[in-house]
Amino acid sequence: MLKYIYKAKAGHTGGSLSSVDILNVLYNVVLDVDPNHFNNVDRDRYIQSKGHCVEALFVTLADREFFPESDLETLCQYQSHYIGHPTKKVNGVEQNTGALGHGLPICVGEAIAAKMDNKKHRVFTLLGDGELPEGSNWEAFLSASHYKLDNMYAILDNNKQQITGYNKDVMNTDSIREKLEAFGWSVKEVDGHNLEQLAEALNSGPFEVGRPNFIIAHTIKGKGISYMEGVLKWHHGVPSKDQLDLANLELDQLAASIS
Ligand SMILES: Cc1ncc(C[n+]2csc(CCOP(=O)(O)OP(=O)(O)O)c2C)c(N)n1
Ligand SMILES: [Mg+2]
Repeated sequence: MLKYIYKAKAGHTGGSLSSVDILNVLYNVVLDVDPNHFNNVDRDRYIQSKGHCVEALFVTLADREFFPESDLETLCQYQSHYIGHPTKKVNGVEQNTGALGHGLPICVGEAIAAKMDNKKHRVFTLLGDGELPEGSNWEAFLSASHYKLDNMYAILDNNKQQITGYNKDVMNTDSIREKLEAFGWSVKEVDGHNLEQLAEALNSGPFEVGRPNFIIAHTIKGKGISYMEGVLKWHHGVPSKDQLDLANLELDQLAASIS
């Protein structure tokens, strides 16, 4: 992922690194989606509400062979479909997103439609914690519980930061569990970098019959790269060549330690 951000000279690096483990689990052990028949009406739906972190989505889709990974060499180039936010022109992308606060409301519509059609597929979205202040989310939280959408899963990438600073300073999102429970959702909390915990939570729904499912994934922005972890400027920082080399070295060392 970092090599494509380096080449494109653009990208949302920190939030892509905080969410790529979640995407890895979703696309490898949770979602029922077929790269060769993506339009199957019975597919699970995944809509990335925090669309700015499209780099994590693109590398995950490439890994599942929705398209050749070499396509990502064109990231953010003129006339490439691989632009800085999700677009349906890319195989595997369910909805255009990027204006924060839209993914969850779309999921409510998808989940209602599935219920009305007696379909068994599930609907997933990934929210950023800095996205929560968008008012449209709170209409959607109310609607999802009103319509008893237990076929719907919202995952919160709870990395404590957004574009201009810490959430506690920009717009406090504390007590999110209590807020969501008061809105009628069933809530679980996991370590967002623990693949087993993520898989267990995402595959164990509905948590309560008749209630929409909310997973708070506690994450670290810039996860995995020592000089990026928790450092605000990496929200959309692009590594220099030396920084890219150091990041690759750290990732190689990490891979060696777990293989
Ligand atoms: C409606 C809207 N307002 C502002 C932005 C600009 N913007 C892009 S990312 C971002 C911060 C999002 O923070 P968070 O959801 O926590 O993302 P993460 O930390 O996971 O990168 C903002 C304000 C936007 N994309 N959409
Ligand atoms: Mg955040």
